[in-house]
Amino acid sequence: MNPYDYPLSLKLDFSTGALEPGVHVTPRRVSDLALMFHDKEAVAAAIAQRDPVVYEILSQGFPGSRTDAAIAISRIYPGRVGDEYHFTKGHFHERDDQAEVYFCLKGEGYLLLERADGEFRAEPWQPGTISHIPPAWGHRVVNTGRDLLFFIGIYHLSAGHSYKQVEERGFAQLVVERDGRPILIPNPRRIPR
Ligand code: M6P
Ligand code: ZN
Repeated sequence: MNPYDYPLSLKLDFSTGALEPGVHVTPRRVSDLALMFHDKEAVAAAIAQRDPVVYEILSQGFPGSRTDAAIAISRIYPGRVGDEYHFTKGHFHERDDQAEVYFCLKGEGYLLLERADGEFRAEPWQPGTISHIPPAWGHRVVNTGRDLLFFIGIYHLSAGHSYKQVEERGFAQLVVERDGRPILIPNPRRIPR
């Protein structure tokens, strides 16, 4: 008997993003994102100080015998490294036939999406925004607000995570603070193909 072939309900706390029971929590600190933030001096300073948690992933896989649907809540704390707002690492799926749905539950920011051929989108996000991430689009969420941002991702475990392209090239645009406001600028470290 596979317990995930039977119904299972979880409880989400809408103010904190906590999800129970049985979720696996993965914290991601500035040091885990050292390749992603563009200002390497700011990265080194943050790590030397206290290496803060940028976001946490609260995941629950449902490895059924005939399917493998999964959900994860990602909680991104407000803040910046240098002028760049906190974000998730961002990834492509290993399988290029696997889509995902992201649902913003709290906070404000952007969902950045990019395809291997360079097509780029920045979807503005607020609570209630539901975004479909088609297969083969890399995806990253940026928290530009003063409060916690959290969202639910619904996907299949078999999709897999590939971070290589994001580590090597980043996304086409960065979300940075200028005069107290978020703006998008071209990624200065983007290596031309
Ligand atoms: C979502 C899902 C997860 C992912 C998480 C954090 O909840 O897409 O699969 O792990 O966001 O994103 P990343 O893996 O890019 O750090
Ligand atoms: Zn994904």
